[in-house]
Amino acid sequence: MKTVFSPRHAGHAGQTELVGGAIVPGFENPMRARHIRERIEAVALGPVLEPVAHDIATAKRVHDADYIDFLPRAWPMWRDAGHETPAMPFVWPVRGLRADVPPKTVEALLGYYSFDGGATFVEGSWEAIKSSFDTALTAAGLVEAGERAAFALCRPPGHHAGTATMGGYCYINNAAVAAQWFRDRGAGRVTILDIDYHHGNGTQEIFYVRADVQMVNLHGDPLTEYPHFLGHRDERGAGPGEGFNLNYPLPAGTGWEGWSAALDDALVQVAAYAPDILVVSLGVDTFENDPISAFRLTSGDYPQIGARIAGLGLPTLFVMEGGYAVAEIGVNAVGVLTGFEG
Ligand code: Q9C
Ligand code: ZN
Repeated sequence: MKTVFSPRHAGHAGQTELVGGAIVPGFENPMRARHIRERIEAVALGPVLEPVAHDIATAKRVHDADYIDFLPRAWPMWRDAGHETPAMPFVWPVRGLRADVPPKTVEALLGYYSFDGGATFVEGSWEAIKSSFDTALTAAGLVEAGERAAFALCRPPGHHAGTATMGGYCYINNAAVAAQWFRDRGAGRVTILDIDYHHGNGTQEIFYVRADVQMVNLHGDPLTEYPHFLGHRDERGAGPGEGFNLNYPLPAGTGWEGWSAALDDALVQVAAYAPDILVVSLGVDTFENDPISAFRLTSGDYPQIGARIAGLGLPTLFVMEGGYAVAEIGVNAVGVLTGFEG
């Protein structure tokens, strides 16, 4: 399997995040991609290609234009306002406040375009965000050109990014952009299967009223797990999209037995939809030792996940999302890919 990967992800480094009131080093850091890249080489998965630059207008097919235009401006505005820390949102237009009047300062704009404080900016962030977008589209192009599957080693991840909101380490929704790109290139139906530990709230929001993109999510139950405010079982799509959004919330502590049973059910639903293309939002924060998640999958489980997904027999684009057990992230993520190849 071919991988697309950009060294430009590495400038998105040194971010901080808020955990229980304390500022700590970001869990989403460059070591993640480095370990996956090394594992690809160690198992000789296949060639690793650099992405080709794509027009950012493609991102505006699934995101609001003003949101995408803000992303490259966030860091320069923050720096010019005199800050010396990473740019982090801290005030949001939630229930009872107005979200219809865009504010003018960078501090307010960061909140206007986010749902949490988990998407921060440093000097190299925009270049990394753009390279991650380019990576997804370049890998999509490989599948379009006839590859059975391709791996977009994206960093930063994307599935929490909604129409006009960043959050949860995500800025541009790489999987959603790729799915839309396949549709625009003539695919009739596309499925996004999201197996990251966290619900893909951004992807769900983007496609919620659409029948042409099926969204299937396996994740920690939002009653106790991040992102908390989307991902319940009763969210099944709306209008023409009704029935095309499927959520499998699972309790913290779920291991292979419970998780794989949900996957098998999800795969039956995907097969019934009969998409032309499958996009997998590949998070491996379902791993037992993940520092911010609570499922109990083991490294031996990941190749089986890949094998079961391969059983669909669909052209498949894997898009990297989360996974924070840095020492094992390569074994686990690449395990899915080698399992897929059989
Ligand atoms: N104790 C992705 O996996 N912090 N994003 C949650 C829970 C945010 C995860 C804190 C986690 C975001 C792409
Ligand atoms: Zn995650």
